[in-house]
Amino acid sequence: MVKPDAVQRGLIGEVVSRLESRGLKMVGGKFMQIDQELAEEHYAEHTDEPFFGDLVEFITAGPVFAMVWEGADVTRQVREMMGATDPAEAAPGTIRGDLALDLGRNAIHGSDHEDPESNEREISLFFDDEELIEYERIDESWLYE
Ligand code: DAT
Ligand code: MG
Repeated sequence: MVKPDAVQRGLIGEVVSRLESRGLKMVGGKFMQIDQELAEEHYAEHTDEPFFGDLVEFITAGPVFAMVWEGADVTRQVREMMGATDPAEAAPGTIRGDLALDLGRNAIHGSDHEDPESNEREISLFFDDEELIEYERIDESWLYE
């Protein structure tokens, strides 16, 4: 998900472009405003954290671009491309390492590959089944041996 800071900074295209160029396939995309209830559900695992209130306020502060991507080992690969949670620790070349500076304004959300259920759970929070499109990219035989 492109978070509100990155939407405001005109970085939707940059984020999409990085994932697209890697060879990952977008199968769902939605420009939307997250409300309080959805934000609290989305970040339910962080309910007890002291930063929970700020997190909910931030993710609801403006529109986001939610996406579903497919590809080999996609959840882990996207996490690697995102970089560390704190942009100050994120390696150059990663999305957070190149596009953000502050933990509370870290540009992008991604499901957690260490929590295999987070992927499906988050997809169903933001998308109905019919909003996910199955198709072939013409370059698939050149992306995968
Ligand atoms: P990630 O977004 O990399 O999956 P996370 O799930 O641990 O990271 O935390 C969700 C968001 O909460 C994260 O993008 C930024 C914020 N956050 C995490 N740890 C924080 C902390 N110690 N202080 C303030 N905000 C924090
Ligand atoms: Mg997380």
